[in-house]
Amino acid sequence: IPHRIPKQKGVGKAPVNIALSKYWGKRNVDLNLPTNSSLSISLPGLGTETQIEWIENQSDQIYLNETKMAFDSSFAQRIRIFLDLFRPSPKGGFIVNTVNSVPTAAGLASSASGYAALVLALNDCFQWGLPLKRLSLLARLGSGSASRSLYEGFALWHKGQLDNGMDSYAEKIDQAWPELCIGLLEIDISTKPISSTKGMQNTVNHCELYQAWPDKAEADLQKIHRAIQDKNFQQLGQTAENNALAMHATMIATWPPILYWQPESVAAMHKIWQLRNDGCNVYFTMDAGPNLKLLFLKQDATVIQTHFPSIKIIQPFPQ
Ligand code: 2P0
Repeated sequence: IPHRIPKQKGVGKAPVNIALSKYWGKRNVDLNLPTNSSLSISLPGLGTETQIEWIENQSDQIYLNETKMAFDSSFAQRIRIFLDLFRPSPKGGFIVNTVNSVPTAAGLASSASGYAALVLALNDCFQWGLPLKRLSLLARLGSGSASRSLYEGFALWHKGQLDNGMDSYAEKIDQAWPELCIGLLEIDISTKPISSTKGMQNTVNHCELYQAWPDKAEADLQKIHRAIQDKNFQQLGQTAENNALAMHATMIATWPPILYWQPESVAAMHKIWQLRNDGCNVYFTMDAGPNLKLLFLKQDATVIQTHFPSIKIIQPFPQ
């Protein structure tokens, strides 16, 4: 990182992303180095906007959605530890104003857009002028999935080989797919029982099935990457759904068990499988929460909306 005097204010804005091939498990907890690479799609219009300012002789102040967060709250603590990497002097603090257009900690990774927006704001504040790959690497240190939120469209986070993590960052996959739709099916937006950070660490340490996960995740990623290049929707949907269920299988097989699903999540899965049996090309993926994200093409949007009246449909690519 180049040494620069901070300017008055820095701003950054980043989208949330949904992994089609998931990140679950770290080989290095301090550096957020993953056991496997992952591939995501960003959702434009949903995400985080952050302003940051450095002020001498003052401690950090962190605002989330215009509410000041308590100094010892886990939210503020985590951000302060991250900001320790960038302090220009021991005296002084950052004023951070962060606004989410997604519910915090509800399975629509707000930590991903949050740390990506924070790094973009720091890049602006300190006038580093760093390329997105470098910023992706820095965002990864805040939250693994944040490495993928620097980009619109598809992104691939390379797990990397190095112990210092310098090759573990995301890159854009330069391929548009205007017909592709994501449907957000909200089951429950209350805070999840166990954070992803803890959940994945418990899985790595207390699940015998986990040893099969890294190879499967890499193979799924390759299949999904190819499906994107070939615009093969069935291959994309099938692989993404199977990848999500395999990830959840490792969680469920952990002791003590980790189950993010609610009865309504399972009911929605059955409904999707029924629709598929009836000839509708729809698949789902799920993250560390009870909500489902449906994958389908624009031509099926009306049918999906009819069967799931509350669904929010996003078109990730320009029309
Ligand atoms: C993903 N998730 O690939 C996976 C799928 C949740 C399930 O990345 O500890 O918040 O901050 O690196 O990035 C959520 O994990 O975890 C996540 P940390 P993060 O989207």
